[in-house]
Amino acid sequence: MALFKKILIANRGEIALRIIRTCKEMGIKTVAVYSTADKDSLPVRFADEAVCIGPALSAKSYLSIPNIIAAAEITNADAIHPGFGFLSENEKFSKVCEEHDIKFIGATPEQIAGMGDKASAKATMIAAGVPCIPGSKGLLKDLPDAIKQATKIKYPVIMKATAGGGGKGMRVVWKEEDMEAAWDATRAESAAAFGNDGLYMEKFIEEPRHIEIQIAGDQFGNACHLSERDCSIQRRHQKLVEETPSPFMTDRLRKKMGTAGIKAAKAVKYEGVGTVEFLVDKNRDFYFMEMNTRIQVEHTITEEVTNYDLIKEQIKLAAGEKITGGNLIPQMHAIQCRINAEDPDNNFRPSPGKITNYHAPGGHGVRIDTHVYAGYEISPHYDSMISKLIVRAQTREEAIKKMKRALDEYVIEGIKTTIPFHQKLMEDPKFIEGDFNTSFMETFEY
Ligand code: MV4
Repeated sequence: MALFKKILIANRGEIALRIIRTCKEMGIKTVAVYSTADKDSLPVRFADEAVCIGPALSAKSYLSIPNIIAAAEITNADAIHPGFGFLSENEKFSKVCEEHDIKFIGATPEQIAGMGDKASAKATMIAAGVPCIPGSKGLLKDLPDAIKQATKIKYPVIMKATAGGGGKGMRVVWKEEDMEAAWDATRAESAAAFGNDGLYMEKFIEEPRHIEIQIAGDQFGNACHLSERDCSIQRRHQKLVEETPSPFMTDRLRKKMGTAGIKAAKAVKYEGVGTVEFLVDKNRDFYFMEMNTRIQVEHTITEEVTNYDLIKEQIKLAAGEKITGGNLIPQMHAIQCRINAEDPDNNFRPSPGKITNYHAPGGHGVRIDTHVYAGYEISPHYDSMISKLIVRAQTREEAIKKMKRALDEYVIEGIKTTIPFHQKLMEDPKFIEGDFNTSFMETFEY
């Protein structure tokens, strides 16, 4: 198998550094691309080559397809790793890479389009036998159709934008009297946000858990799963803490969800690593929500409990390697806290600025993925996640204790961070019991 000679990393921050590290270990040359705001960043320093692709504004740098393709051409990169966010699930970018004979380490344009339209993604999964939330067949035609469908599904129902994602363009409807207003508002919102006012409807699942299955597929039609991640601790659709195994998981449920994840991967002939997101209700019934065709922020915890380097696996699968093992179950417990440059005392308001003092925790079972250091200036132009603190231990109880110890050691001065929030969370009786769902943050008193 011929691996790539040189990979361009079309991203920034900790994930760019994460990808460079694996490439180095694999003997693959790296090209960092950077905006002027990131000229002094660690990815630029540690990559073999670096190319400036524009100003701080993402739209003119990390989202500029022509600038990134030009950087790949002049450096002779044979593949592009998009990381997450930015162009990682951009149909056009995947297509342009194909046209330039550069391997896009991610999904094909067809797969991105197929998964990006939620109603058609759901139809694909129903046809493949993946459990989906009971709901309308395809898009709602008009208001009378919406009322008719809701009566059939039974209230409460949720209307979702077919072009939506990340919680935008969704509305719960509790009774028929509220349907007309909800229909108008959700359509208008979806048209404005996505340029597409197509809506579909589902039964509203109350207080679900968000549990996702890490999957991998190869070019020969094989697929496997690498167990689950529980991402139920979220705020406004931003994940704050992820862990594996899920405290809610049973061997039986993992088998069923793992099988469903593999079915989903095979249904779209998925190549590479991906994630199938499910909602799990209190009866442990689970339903397909969406499929992510990228490496995710929380891939680290799966690495910790399976001992696989998922970026390495992703690169090998993109280069045409076959899947051999698979269907791994966690051997340890891992937790990740996302450390954001945000002020938890002020509604998690972004807190950019200079890090004046920095000390990272260490010791047994502690991992930090970050690009920051003492003296680093956090730009207001980008995502507020500045570090991921990951621990692993034999049991969940020990992992929580280790996380508390590591949080106590973590010194980041000059800006506000979410460290105090995580310290509080690790002391919360409900969290410690594993008794939580996606509504947890609505009532958590920080
Ligand atoms: C739902 C739901 C309840 N019932 N669908 C939120 C993001 C988007 N991908 C789907 N979402 C939801 N869909 C039905 N039929 C509840 C949510 C939801 C949610 C899901 C996962 C994680 C956090 C969430 C927070 C609020 C709502």
